[in-house]
Amino acid sequence: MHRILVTGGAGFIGSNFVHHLVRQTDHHVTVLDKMTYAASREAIDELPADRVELVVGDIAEAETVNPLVARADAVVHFAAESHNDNSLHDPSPFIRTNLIGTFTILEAVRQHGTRLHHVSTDEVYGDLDLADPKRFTEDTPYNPSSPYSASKAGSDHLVRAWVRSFGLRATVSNCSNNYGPWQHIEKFIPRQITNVLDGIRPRVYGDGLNVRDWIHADDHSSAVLRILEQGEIGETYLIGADGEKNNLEVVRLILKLMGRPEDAYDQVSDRAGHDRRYAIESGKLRHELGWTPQFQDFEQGLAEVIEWYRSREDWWRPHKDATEQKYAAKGQ
Ligand code: NAD
Ligand code: TDX
Repeated sequence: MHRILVTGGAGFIGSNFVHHLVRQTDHHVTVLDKMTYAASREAIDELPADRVELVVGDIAEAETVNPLVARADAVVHFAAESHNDNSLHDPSPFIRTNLIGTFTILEAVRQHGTRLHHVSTDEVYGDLDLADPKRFTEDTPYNPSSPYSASKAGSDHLVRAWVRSFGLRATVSNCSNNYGPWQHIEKFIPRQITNVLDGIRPRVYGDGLNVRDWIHADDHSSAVLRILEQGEIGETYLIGADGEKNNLEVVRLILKLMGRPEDAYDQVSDRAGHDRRYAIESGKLRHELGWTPQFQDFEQGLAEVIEWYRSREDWWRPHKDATEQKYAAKGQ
């Protein structure tokens, strides 16, 4: 049995990964999470106490990180400030957590010789034109657009430099847009589902033709575990499930699945620097590590997520007014 330290394990994807580890392995999991506005204790608190332990703390504080890394066999690093819109309003926590935090993890892992997997995003590659047939690959040059994606790009560069300069045993993954239960209602899909539940018309930025490459969080988790177990040290793997859809298509599908007219949405002011299209070519992960996504039917996955938000109003309701007030202040 191994001890795995999962940073950000009370967030949307990190908590999904902790469940995946408990189901698929016999590892003991220590979650290190600062419990920011984006975290939920409920997402992991029903897991068995002899398998999962939560340590509330900051990845940017070496005195917190070092002893936890010292007793871990591997670190899987999800913790981040993760919302582009927030990074446009105030980039500072993104710099602290995503850059200083990752640096702090790297130094601890270097000191203890611990295996690390760093979780990142396809946004580090910038965006593609709608008319461009290309997709991102592991060789696409970095070209981030927002403070969030620039901070994630910087964190990836730090990991790569620590691998090359210090021989760190690390892998990196860059995944496309996730959907699933427990995603904060500031994000596109849960914001629109909870808007419809509240009788508010969904809000689409700009012309709504921006494309995101959707993957279910369960598939992201299975890919990360596969890379942790079988990935080649020093390598980067792109994770995606061929789920390209533009925002209007997604909003229309949400409205249809929720029994509303498909044009019952509003177009609002665009996000500054809004990336046009993301698209992942995940052939390396599929061919070299034999990974395949389980959620192939976006409509069915989305229908399940809508039902989840319908049944978990107790979880999202306390955050709804404050989240919508932040958007309203920007006319979005
Ligand atoms: P999230 O915002 O839901 O969760 C982030 C978690 O990190 C929260 O629990 C938060 O409390 C914790 N955290 C934040 N700052 C911390 C700090 N200083 N110390 C300790 N914990 C801290 O984010 P998410 O959507 O689950 O994303 C998780 C990771 O996956 C991030 O690294 C993100 O860049 C990456 N990613 C996300 C997506 C997506 O679509 N959401 C896609 C690709 C990659
Ligand atoms: O109300 C909205 N209306 C809207 O049109 C919101 C919140 C978003 N959008 C658009 C912006 C994007 O084109 O929907 C798309 C998705 O937006 P987000 O959910 O904010 O995701 P995105 O900015 O694409 O980033 C996400 O995927 C990559 C995650 O938040 C990141 O953490 C991850 O790295």
